[in-house]
Amino acid sequence: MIKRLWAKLGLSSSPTAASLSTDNIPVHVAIIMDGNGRWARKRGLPRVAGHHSGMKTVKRITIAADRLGIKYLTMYAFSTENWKRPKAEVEFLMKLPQQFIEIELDELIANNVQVRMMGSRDNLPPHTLSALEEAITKTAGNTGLILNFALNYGSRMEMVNAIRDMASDVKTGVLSIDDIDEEAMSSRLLSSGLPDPDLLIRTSGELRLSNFMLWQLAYSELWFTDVYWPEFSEKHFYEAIGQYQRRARRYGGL
Ligand code: V07
Repeated sequence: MIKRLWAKLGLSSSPTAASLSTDNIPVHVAIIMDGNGRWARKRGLPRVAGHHSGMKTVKRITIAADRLGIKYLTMYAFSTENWKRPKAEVEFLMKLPQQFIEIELDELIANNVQVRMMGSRDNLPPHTLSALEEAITKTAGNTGLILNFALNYGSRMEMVNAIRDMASDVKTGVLSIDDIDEEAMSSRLLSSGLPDPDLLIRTSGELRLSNFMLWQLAYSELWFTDVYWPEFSEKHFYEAIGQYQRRARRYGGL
């Protein structure tokens, strides 16, 4: 009961991990890491400085999530729409997996984190692909939190491809039309093997899904904050989890 006292008193302004309940921890949290460019502009820095700073937030929040006992963390790093950005910015973004390995990976390995990737490998430059493969293979044996990067990911295309795959299986006779169901669809998505997210977090004030996990987020709790991703801290993360727990408890009471 003491654990919930801060909530009853409305003291949601500075939650800590200790103030969260140990039950009802979300299994899978997905995050749209928005506001890196805006954060940089506010400080008179180039947009890419925001992306670089955002990478450090990825590491910090991953470790915070692991400490809370979250099992899966999906981070939206690069959408299929992001190719439309200026060439120099795209080139910088494509170097971030490499930089991430150099700067952040050792600490994640020390924390038993396993890196995965969800997205299309087509069109990725070779140096980006090899960095991704390195992060994935170096952590493949880790048994802790699964850090799933959505990279070159778009949800509508993911669903179109799943439907094509089912149509092709029907044509070749390995799938009957009657067997097309939610499970047949889910198993053909790039997230197959992961549970659906329990909670979606989006930073930087936009109230949209932006083609992110449209199928998988059907029943998820959504939490938005105005905070820019480079400034998103453990404190904000605990606030989101606390809010999720209070909502989950209300449903339990009905
Ligand atoms: C990217 C930093 C975070 C803020 C949002 C956009 C910019 C980490 C990675 C990454 C991806 C795969 C991997 C290791 C690291 C990354 C891109 C952008 C393209 F195996 N951060 N981050 N990749 N940003």
